[in-house]
Amino acid sequence: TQKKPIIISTWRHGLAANEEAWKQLKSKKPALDAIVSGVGISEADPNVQSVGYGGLPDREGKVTLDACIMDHNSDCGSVSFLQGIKHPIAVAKKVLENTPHVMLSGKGALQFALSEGFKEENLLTEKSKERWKKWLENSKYKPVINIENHDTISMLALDEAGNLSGGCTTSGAAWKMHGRVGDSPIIGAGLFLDNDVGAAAATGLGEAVIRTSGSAMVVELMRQGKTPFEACKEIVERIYNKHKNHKDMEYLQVGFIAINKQGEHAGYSIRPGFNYAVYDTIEGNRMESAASKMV
Ligand code: SD4
Repeated sequence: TQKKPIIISTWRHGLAANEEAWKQLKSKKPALDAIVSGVGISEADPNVQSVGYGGLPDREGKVTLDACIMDHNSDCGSVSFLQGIKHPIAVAKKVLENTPHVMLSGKGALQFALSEGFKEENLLTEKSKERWKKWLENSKYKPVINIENHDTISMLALDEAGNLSGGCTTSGAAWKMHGRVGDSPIIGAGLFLDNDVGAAAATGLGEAVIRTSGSAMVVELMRQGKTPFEACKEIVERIYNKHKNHKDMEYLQVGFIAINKQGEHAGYSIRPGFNYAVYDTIEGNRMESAASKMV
């Protein structure tokens, strides 16, 4: 059985993203190009209201984006609080390639994107604007669990050479404060990989993932011999226990996906409803449901 290549992505919109990334990997494109094109499908889709173009705005009605990317050499690039650029993941890759840094934020990230030839555009669609206006009527901040089943997209790939890479891109929590940055652009929180071990990525309430260095911890447990399933489960349980008496508990959802060097993969979340897309040579592209701590 041939386990490589294999691509896994969070949520149902991961299917279309996998499809594109798979094509790229199969035509011998570099893994990071596959990641950028793959998650770029979700970024450009106005019906995915949690990523890129058409993403739900912050409480001021501004769409602000977070993304990061990481390769098998542990090189990484990230942008946070970026506005007006449809493909933050592509900007994150340019940060990796063309700067001495790992993270660029806000105005500086935009300035860099423009210098790299990206075009500034309005990312707030009428549909998202309507939902924001509805929200303004009460202006209550309450994260929504499993937002319409399409959420942050995180993608992990094991290529034919056996190298790991990953990317993560999001418009973050809807109705967040202006300037809020989540876990998704933070290496170690929203995404982490070690090419000797495995890769992990998160979706859900970013604050909880940052508090616990989520993805880095999942990878560390795999280093200690845990399977992807055991590693995701243990960190989800840790997050759950840490938040038992926390004000966020009422609506807390966090999910992880993970893959190891053998191509074994898993997903695990606090609440039911989380799923992820898997593409491999044996079974093709399909959804897998994740187990959960709560029932
Ligand atoms: C964030 N983790 O900004 C992102 C949002 C998300 O599933 O993943 N939702 O907190």
